[in-house]
Amino acid sequence: MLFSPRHVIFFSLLAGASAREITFAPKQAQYRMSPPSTDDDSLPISVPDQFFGLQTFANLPYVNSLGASLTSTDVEKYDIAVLGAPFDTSVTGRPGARFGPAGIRRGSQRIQPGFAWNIYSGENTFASWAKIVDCGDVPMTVLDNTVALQQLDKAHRVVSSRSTPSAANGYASTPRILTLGGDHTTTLSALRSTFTHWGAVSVIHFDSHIDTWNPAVLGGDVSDYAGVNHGTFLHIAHEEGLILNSSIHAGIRAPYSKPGGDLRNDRRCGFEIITARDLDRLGTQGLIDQLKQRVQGNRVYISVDIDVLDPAFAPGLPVIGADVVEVAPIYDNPGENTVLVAAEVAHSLLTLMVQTPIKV
Ligand SMILES: [Mn+2]
Repeated sequence: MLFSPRHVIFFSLLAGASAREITFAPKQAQYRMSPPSTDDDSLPISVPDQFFGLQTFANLPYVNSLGASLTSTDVEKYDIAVLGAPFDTSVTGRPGARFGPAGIRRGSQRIQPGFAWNIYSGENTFASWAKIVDCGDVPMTVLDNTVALQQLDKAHRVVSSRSTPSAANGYASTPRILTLGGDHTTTLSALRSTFTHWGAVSVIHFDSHIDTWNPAVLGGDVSDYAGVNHGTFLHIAHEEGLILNSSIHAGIRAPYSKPGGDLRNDRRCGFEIITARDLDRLGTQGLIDQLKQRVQGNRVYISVDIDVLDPAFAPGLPVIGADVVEVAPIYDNPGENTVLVAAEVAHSLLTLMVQTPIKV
């Protein structure tokens, strides 16, 4: 136990002894060097760090891609863009994920691009061949979901239309996008975008829910508009031909609504299921093996609903897009564990993208 000088005096008085006078070292002796003067150029006041500066994901540079026209050639080139999708008006449960992008960025502030060498791989995702930037958030109206999703479709079109600096090295000239959600409906726009550039993809979907519900079963009984939501977007993606029949869920544990029907429809949409209990049985390596076997070397889109844990594995997959969604900071704890985990998941997804460049 530690006692402050005041405690020492107090205890001394209790013991009846006279208080011992405490002397402090002269102030100048507390410095080994004289403090820098405030007009000294060497005194840093502009270095980005986790506690100051405007917040981008992992303190990456911001590129204003959304603010320039589709055909503009003035935008700084990038290989991978982080893009926020602040939208939560198509959830069936609790809203709040419109604050997800800001929350994940806040949780990512401890990640420093220059201090991110991985203990396991000896590599640094941010010091690789890939130029990774943060393109900020997409303006998505909170008053009309149809318009909001059109805005997100357009934003994907714009951000993915820029050219990459690494095209000169034989890598893809189309940038890849990591989306920070936003409720899970936002993944639909990302899949539409990847389809236009890469064709249909295998989806690796980490979630506790299957999210392939037929709109007729979930929301569609209210209106067509209501049928587009965070539980139906994978069904819609299948109907639009965006995904391959070699997709897979991992971590499923939530109930479904119709015996037989929902799961039959899920298979029809191209998915195999690894349940949460299967994960315990399979272990990390078993999971990697099963995912790789399922996607058969196809191009992959990885979607992580935050109710599933860190997917920091399965290197070697050609990941052409990814997201972390359903992060609602309002329900986080005071230590902000959820946004910290979400930021690490996003970091892992960027690493997977960097580890496997897409060759043309
Ligand atoms: Mn989901």
